[in-house]
Amino acid sequence: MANFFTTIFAKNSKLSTDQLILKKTVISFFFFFLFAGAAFWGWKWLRHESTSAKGTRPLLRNVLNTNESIFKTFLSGKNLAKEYPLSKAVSNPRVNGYEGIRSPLDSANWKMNVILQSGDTLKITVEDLQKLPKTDIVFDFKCIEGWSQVTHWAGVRFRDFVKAFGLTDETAKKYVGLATPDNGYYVGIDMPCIMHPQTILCYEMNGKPLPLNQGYPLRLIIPVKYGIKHLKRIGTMYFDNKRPPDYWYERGYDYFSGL
Ligand SMILES: Nc1nc2c(c(=O)[nH]1)N[C@H]1C(S)=C(S)[C@@H](COP(=O)(O)O)O[C@H]1N2
Ligand SMILES: [Mo]
Repeated sequence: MANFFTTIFAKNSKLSTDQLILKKTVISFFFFFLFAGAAFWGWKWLRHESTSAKGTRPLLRNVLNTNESIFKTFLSGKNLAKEYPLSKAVSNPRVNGYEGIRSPLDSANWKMNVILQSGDTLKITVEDLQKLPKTDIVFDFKCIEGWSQVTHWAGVRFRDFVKAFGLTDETAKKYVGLATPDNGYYVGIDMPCIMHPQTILCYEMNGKPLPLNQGYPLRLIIPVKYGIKHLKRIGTMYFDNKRPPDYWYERGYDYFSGL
């Protein structure tokens, strides 16, 4: 045993090849178990940490919130998502996510309900929105699942919409909440991002009314964020200083989901 320890702590130059191999093996195992132990302990600690924060562990949530504050400092109206020529847009964009759009749509009576600070509700049709300037955008639509596609959408800029409807009290709030008519899918968006010049209330894809499974009659297109925030089939819109509930946030994803 004494021999063993003198071998481990001896200078390499004093050791024979066999002793050197023994020393290196012992050191490797020592660090292997040290790191494996640390990883295991860390994993246990994370698992047992309380789950009070919505959807994920507080430590992980803190990491997401830190990312968010960094992202926010980069975002401005001048920071535009890259746009592409029309010819680059795919003709048959992938359909992804059916939450809140499985229920039948009463398309004849559909209106977007905009809940005002006064408590009143504005009821807005697609025709109302079509009277406002139309904006086309071709951009790389990115889903958190790892796919992306260059797609072509059109509608009214959110900022043009709020101006036309005089929603100044509303846009003084910090967040906009959007939900499908059946409340099956809902998102919260921070005011700077929804007021970004590339964010549109979208009623067309590839120059035609939206297909039913892609949000007909109206969806959000917000190129500064991941796909999860591009809510299809808008039913209600409201404004709040608190974060509105968010479907994927509640399931552990990043609230901000910025790009
Ligand atoms: N109502 C509703 N909107 C939704 C979803 C959903 O499940 N329900 N999924 C989101 C996700 S995760 C993505 S990637 C995009 C996909 O849009 P697409 O189906 O037009 O490709 O829609 C978003 N909007
Ligand atoms: Mo997605």
